[in-house]
Amino acid sequence: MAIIKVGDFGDNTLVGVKSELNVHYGDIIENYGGATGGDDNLTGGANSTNYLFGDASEIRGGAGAGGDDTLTGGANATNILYGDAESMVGPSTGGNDTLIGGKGGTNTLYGDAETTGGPAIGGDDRLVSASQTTDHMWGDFGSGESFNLTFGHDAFVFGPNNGTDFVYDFQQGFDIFEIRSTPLPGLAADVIPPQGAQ
Ligand SMILES: [Ca+2]
Ligand SMILES: [Ca+2]
Ligand SMILES: [Ca+2]
Ligand SMILES: [Ca+2]
Repeated sequence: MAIIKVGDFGDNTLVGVKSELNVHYGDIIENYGGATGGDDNLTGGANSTNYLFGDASEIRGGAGAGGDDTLTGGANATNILYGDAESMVGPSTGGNDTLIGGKGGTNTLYGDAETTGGPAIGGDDRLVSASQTTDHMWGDFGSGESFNLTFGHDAFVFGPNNGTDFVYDFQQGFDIFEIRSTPLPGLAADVIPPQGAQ
């Protein structure tokens, strides 16, 4: 049984329960009214499956906009993080979100939405890879089948031993890779292994 938590259009903090199926919506399940979401803090539970929606499952039309949210996956969990929504149907605008993978499981991070329709606008998101963990990362939208999309300026952040990570929509001139390494090895090149390598 899923533990479903839904915030409101203010700023909310939602925390997942461990060893559960957590489904959290920062603002509302479906935003069809053109409202702007709050700035929420969502955290998944450990040893869980966590679906974290920074704003809603769907933001549809009416100039609806996502807030600037912080989503953190649970440890040793299957984390699916949507900075704004699973689906954004235009006109709608994604917020500037921070998505942080949880260590030890699998993370799927969408800075804005998994699917889109119409003139959706991506926000400027920050996606942080978890160490020793597989991360699948989209800065804006998982599907590119839509038209009139506007992409955000996203940052993909990696530390040492970041595991096997996949970045699906890196856009030169828009997005950046940020390499974090302590202690400084002097070379960033040994921080990111090739795709598919440990
Ligand atoms: Ca909220
Ligand atoms: Ca958001
Ligand atoms: Ca976003
Ligand atoms: Ca984005």
